Amino acid sequence: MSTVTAEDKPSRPGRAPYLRIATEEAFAPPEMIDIYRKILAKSDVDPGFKGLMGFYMSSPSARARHIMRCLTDLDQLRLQHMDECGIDMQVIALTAPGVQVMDKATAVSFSQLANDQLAEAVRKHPTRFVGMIAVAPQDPTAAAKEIERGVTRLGMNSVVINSHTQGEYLSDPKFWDIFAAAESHNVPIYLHPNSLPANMIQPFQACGLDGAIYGFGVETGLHALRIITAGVFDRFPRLQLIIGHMGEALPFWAYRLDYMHRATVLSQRYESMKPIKKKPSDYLRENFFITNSGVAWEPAIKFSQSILGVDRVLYAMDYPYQYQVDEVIAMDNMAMSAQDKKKFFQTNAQAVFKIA
Ligand code: 1DF
Ligand code: MN
Repeated sequence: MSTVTAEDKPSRPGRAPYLRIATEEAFAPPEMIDIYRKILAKSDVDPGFKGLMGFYMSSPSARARHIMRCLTDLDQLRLQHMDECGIDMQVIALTAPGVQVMDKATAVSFSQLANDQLAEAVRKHPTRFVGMIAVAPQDPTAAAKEIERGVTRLGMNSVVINSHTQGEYLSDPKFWDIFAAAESHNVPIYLHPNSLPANMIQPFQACGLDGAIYGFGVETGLHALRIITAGVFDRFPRLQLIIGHMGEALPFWAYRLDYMHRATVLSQRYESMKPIKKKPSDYLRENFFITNSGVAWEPAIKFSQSILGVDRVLYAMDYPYQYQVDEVIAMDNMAMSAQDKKKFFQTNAQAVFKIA
């Protein structure tokens, strides 16, 4: 009689006929944690920021301590965890909310420091790490300049913005220099979640649904829709956005969005909802990539592929917030053609992030 031992269980995913490139992975320089500590000590601290980073930075729970330890490492610990999960490469972004909770001057200067640190780690581990450019939307002109510096000097080919900036949305034309820079440098913007803004959080936080469980998706999906309905893609037709968490559920909404957008525009119900050139779902198909961060779920991935096309759906883990080896194995085992699975795990990411 044979007994099953721990050694018999697959402890890590084996080699696959594709590279596993995870595309929504996070880091935090220790210097940023110091700045966060000062912001959290203020009496008027934003409730969403306090509920999110205030929690992770002070909770004695195993989850919070694991996350804080992993976030600040861009070297051996991260590589060890990648090896244990079979992740060949991480596309890494400054963790939410990044610099977007800071005052304008601090945000601008810290985004540069964070980008320099990340670029240094990528230089050290060029086959394992890829970096996204963090920017401060508080100063759109400086953000556009930092995109240029990131692309031309740091060799980074994507931008991260953590949804709203102190309650303001990129649908406001005052931010559009950022879109102009991303479009002209041909780099996508990853619209990552942030904690809910102060004027939205109460009914979510009251029942614990404000965070990654639900509030993040509601608010980031709203942000993406505001960008679409404001006509951003009519003004910047080559601009590409990336959204995580299975497109923050927008593919599932596409039919209703198209129907109700048309009905609302035709009835001239809102001054703020003007006609745009295409249906909302057309922009989803032509101007968005989505990742499955946080959603290791075959039916949702396949549905999204059927709406956006197999070239626009990418793999992501969301390290260290969702560090699960079983999910990598589940994704490996999806019933999907070898060609489409390679697109999902590897070649779409190589194309979108210009990974050689
Ligand atoms: C959480 C989730 C935090 C995600 C994140 O950044 C984050 C979380 C502060 O679980 O609190 O990026 N996420 O993308 O799902
Ligand atoms: Mn994330």
